Amino acid sequence: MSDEKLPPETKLTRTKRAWADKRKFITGTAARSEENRLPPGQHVVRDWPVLDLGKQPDISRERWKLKIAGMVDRPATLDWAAFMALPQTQARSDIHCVTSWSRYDNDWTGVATRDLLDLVGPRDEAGHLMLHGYDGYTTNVPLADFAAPEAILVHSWQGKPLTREHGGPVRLVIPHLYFWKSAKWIGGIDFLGADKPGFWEVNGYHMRGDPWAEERYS
Ligand SMILES: Nc1nc2c(c(=O)[nH]1)N[C@H]1C(S)=C(S)[C@@H](COP(=O)(O)O)O[C@H]1N2
Ligand SMILES: [Mo]
Repeated sequence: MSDEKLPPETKLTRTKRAWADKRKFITGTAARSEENRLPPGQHVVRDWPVLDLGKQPDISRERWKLKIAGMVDRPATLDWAAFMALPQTQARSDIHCVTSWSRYDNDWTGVATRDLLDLVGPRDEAGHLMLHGYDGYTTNVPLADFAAPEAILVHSWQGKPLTREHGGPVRLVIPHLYFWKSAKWIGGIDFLGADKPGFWEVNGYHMRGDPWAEERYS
């Protein structure tokens, strides 16, 4: 028998439906969605700022090497030729810097971190990584974040070789974390049994750095 009735319209149901229509209490900045790709507290820039410790090492492709060490089954040192012989991946992602600028739609070419992980075989004890730049910079990341499908060791941006100021010949890009985790002029990756802080992390910055959770500071 279809004698069903909707609950009677009351002041409460009207008010709450109006709240839902207005999205009252929703800031619109906290959650990622198709309509919102800007993490809380960020603003969009068009140019790509340069941020580093004031030292931009001049590393030619001929001289560049990436040493992968620590808790892996097959430690490796890759030169340019060995790096370029790995599967090449293209990916588009946004940059979110903890100083509050974000830059959308960067087109990267390089080696997906997953392909690098297949090469070296992380051991079960390896839960974190320390990334080393040729400028002496370090930053730590959880292995799970480094292994994300969108994380990539890049040599090109918008189809052109990555410039020295932005970390060429090769830098890391982990787009779902604040950009300080994306080491420029990358020369070393150490797989660690226990997390430890890198350069900015010693200076009050977060051990993980998820921009959607506003993990800016420790
Ligand atoms: N080797 C190295 N990598 C680094 C840094 C650095 O000083 N040295 N700075 C980090 C910070 S704080 C940011 S915001 C980004 C800046 O990258 P960009 O200069 O290409 O914008 O690189 C990160 N990676
Ligand atoms: Mo930064």
